[in-house]
Amino acid sequence: MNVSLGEAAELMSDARTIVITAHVHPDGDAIGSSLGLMHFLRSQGKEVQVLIDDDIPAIFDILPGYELIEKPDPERWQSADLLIALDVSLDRIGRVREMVQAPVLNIDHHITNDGALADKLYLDGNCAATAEIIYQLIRQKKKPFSQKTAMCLYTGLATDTGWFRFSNTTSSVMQAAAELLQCGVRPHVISEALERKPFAQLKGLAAAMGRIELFHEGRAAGAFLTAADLQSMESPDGLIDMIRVIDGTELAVVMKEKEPDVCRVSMRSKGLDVTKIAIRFGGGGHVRAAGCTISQPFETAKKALIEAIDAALEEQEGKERSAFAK
Ligand SMILES: [Mn+2]
Repeated sequence: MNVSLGEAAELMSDARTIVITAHVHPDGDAIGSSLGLMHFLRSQGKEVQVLIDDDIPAIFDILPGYELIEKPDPERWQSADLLIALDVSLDRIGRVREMVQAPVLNIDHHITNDGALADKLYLDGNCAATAEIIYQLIRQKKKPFSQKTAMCLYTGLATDTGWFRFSNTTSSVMQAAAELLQCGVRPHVISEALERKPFAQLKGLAAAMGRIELFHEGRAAGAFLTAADLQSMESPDGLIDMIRVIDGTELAVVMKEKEPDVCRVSMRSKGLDVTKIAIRFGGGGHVRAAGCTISQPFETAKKALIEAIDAALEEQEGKERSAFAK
């Protein structure tokens, strides 16, 4: 059932013990919005724990509360009054769902989240980040932002907008960021911390960049990495951002074979709706940034993915031609 932001805030007020969770493979928004909300709710006298069923990348150790995030524990949080799932649909929170038997309030900005499995859903696809929603929630309650909360929410805003460069960077985002700066956020401290890469990882990225290939006459580009590639490359994170800058490329894709018959796909576009491609494989996301997991052998998955991309680009070319003919 869909609820308003005010109703979401009320559900939080009514609860005493709250568990907050976010998606596996947590990013800056998942972690930033979770910790930001945790600090706020603790300041309101709530007992709050962030549980994420995955490792938290060490670059986020700059965020206040980083060390408090735990993996789900079957014993400890069974008696929570409310489970808040941020930046995620409930199929991507891992074991948290089974281990916390509380009613679920789902807060998200992914347009593909249909709220299935959640008791209550607040979704605002116009928000650049879930952190922006949490910002609005605290603001609506006319409460101040502590420096801790501000740092965490700023991180969510900054990372989901590509450091305020992507098309989702609205004036509201900038106003929210400006207010968080007034609460003590120092942007360079956060960006320098988050941009850190171990030397081996940078070398891995360089090797992965060597594998980028163009297809669909250069309108798409991608890197398709097998499990063996990935073993020699030390998690080449950030690869998709290198691909999306290629001149003439409309769509960037990275496919990684995580284990046999499990290929994880990320896509970025300069306008083409990549959720349509992701949804075909059971994934989701945003118009310009989406992902999915294809449970097929590497070569089969690669072929199916390229076919789907070709079809999407052809459909777009058809539309461009008919617009031109008019
Ligand atoms: Mn997000």
